[in-house]
Amino acid sequence: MPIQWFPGHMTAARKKAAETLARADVVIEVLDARLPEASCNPMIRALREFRQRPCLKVLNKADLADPAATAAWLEFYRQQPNTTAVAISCKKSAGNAAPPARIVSLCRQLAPHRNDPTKPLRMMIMGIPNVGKSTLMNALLKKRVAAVGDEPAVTKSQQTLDLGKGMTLTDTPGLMWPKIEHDEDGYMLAASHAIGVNAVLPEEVALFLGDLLLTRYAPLLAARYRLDTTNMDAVSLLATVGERRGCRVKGGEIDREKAALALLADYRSGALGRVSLETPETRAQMLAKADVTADATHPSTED
Ligand SMILES: Nc1nc2c(ncn2[C@@H]2O[C@H](COP(=O)(O)OP(=O)(O)OP(=O)(O)O)[C@@H](O)[C@H]2O)c(=O)[nH]1
Ligand SMILES: [Mg+2]
Repeated sequence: MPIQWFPGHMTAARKKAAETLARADVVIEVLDARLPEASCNPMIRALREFRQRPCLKVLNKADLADPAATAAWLEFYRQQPNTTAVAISCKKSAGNAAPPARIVSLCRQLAPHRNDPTKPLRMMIMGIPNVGKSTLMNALLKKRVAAVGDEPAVTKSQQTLDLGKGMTLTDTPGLMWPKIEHDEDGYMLAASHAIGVNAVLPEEVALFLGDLLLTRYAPLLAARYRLDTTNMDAVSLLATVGERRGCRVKGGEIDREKAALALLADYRSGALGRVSLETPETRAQMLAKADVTADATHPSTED
């Protein structure tokens, strides 16, 4: 079942974001380093392009992502116009991740016309829910000014604070968009906890994740759950995870929902290891497949 999630408060949050963007110089777009394009909100891109604001793509949670995939994504974004990209971790240092403090100097480079005491830089943090926007705000201000929490839609209203020398930083509520075009994106977002629990069936999401992990990260699964992944599919993986974790209903059957939640929790916390759900290459393959399907559904009428 395709996943869609656009709760009511986000319509008002979008309107407010458009107003603030009119007075901002640079957008700091926080993405989840494990799924950068799936976590890239097309509505934010449209708002930003309408105002022609430069963008710093911040691939946050790099401590949880596959470093090789993150390096490929940085290269991908740095080729986009009016854009630069950096990988960071607000939680712990992680190989190729930059410290959050580098963000301000990168924003300055994107808006050199605001390097003036009379025209100080105004930065606006945007992104989908639960990617670490408020955590980044706290890290940059070096104090706890915004509430954070491991669930989507913690921040409900904007907050603008002074960063010194007249520079300002605005934290905004996480924004989703009305229709997620590709089902895979919905699953990646749900697996990474960007989508409210009411819009998601954990078992379906865990089957998607299990399938992806078996294809790309089988050794991590083997090490975490002490299992042999040869000939294993996502259904049998979930059953084995349930067995290893003692997830059973009365009567001794495996509790599939609990097993699904256990796998999702291990991915989300990094207990499985550093996993990326997409790379520029897998993304291109997914889009090409979607194009072929669309062509088959709506064949061209031209000869
Ligand atoms: N592992 C890891 N976790 C992080 C990182 N940054 C933030 N988090 C965690 O991600 C969760 C969400 O962080 P928030 O800062 O509340 O996310 P947000 O984008 O402000 O979310 P909304 O306000 O709901 O839109 C929290 O549990 C943070 O501790 C990071 O770099 N690495
Ligand atoms: Mg927040």
